[in-house]
Amino acid sequence: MVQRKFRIALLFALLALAVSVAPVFAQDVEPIKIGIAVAQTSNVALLGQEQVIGAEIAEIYFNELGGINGRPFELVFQDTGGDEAGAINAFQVLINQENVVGIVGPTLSQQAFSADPIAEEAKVPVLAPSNTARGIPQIGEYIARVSAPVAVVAPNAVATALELNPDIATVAVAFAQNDAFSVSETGTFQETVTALGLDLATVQEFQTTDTDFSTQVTNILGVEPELVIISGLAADGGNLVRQLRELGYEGLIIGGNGLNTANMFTVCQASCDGIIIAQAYSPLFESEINTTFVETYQEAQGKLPPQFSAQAFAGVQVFVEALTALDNEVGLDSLELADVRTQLNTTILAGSYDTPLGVISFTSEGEIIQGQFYVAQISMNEDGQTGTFEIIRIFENEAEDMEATPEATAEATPGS
Ligand code: 1QQ
Repeated sequence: MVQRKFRIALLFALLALAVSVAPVFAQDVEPIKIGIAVAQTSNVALLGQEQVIGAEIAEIYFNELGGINGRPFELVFQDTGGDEAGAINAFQVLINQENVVGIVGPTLSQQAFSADPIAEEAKVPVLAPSNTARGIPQIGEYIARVSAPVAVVAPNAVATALELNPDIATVAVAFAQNDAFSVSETGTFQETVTALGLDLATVQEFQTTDTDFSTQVTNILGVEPELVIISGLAADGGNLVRQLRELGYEGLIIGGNGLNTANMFTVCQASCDGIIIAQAYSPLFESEINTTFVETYQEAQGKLPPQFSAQAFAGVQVFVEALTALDNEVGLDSLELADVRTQLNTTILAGSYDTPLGVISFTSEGEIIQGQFYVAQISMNEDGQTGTFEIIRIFENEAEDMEATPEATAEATPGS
């Protein structure tokens, strides 16, 4: 909490420089509350911390621009921890005690399958900032996501690996079998590998709580693969990568979305070098809002923003812009909280939003429609502790309905 307040103070200082005319909100106006339910503790905080930063930047930025037609909004942060119980509790507090109009969260699909039904039941709109498993928008009418599904994003990593090494023939896959996202993602990876006519020589299972991967690594090395594909979270995934390299694996490695964070660098260290990761965000994407986001993030954090920060920013932005549209249409002051929540949900799904991820909108089911995807490769510095995600490929997505046509990525056209 202390750290968060410190970061807020820092960001305020930076944004005061960036935005010359800050609005003065009337003293007696109650801010509109938006809930942020992400992992601030546990191993999952390796991913959740990046979401907190992205949301905080959005809070300051959009309030500086005048909030919701001159009324400020406030983000109410509720730590979910890394499990289902924590996410359920955070959702309950935000919905019943904090009276938020909607929630950005939780961090994991594994948590969303338990917590989202609570919001659905209470008719509170949820924007999933990082829930990429199959079936998330289908949890209910009030559940939409700003995080593109792995079914669409992940195959791009395999296509890129084959470009880097056209001789790949034998593939080993490993996944965390106690995590819904990892199960969903490995399904996509395995289908992609098989559809490409490659030999899926072994499928290894592990738990997100595992730290010793010697059995899996021995089995992987036994099939002599040219490509290993890992679907897990940051700590376990990072350890598996390191142990693979330590025991002599020299081929390409694809990490899934759970390894999509620089917070993994201290786990796999120099062994992180070269990992291929499909992404739904690029700091290089050219638009006014992304340039502002990148510059603000860079000033505060000293590096380029990662996908999880950009998606959390986009989640807050969608709420703010939809609330503004609803206010223009009917006037928020004239509505009870329950009506704000239900009408906000309809407004969210009807809109289109120019975010750092690009212009996004939603299907009637709440699935994100997004135009561009990327593949990055990790480049570690000499110190073995710091590094960067270098964007090496861009994919244009031409699918209208991403959940209905996951095969669209197989047809995606190379952009660079
Ligand atoms: C999910 C994910 C996670 C890896 C995001 C943090 O994509 O749980 O769906």
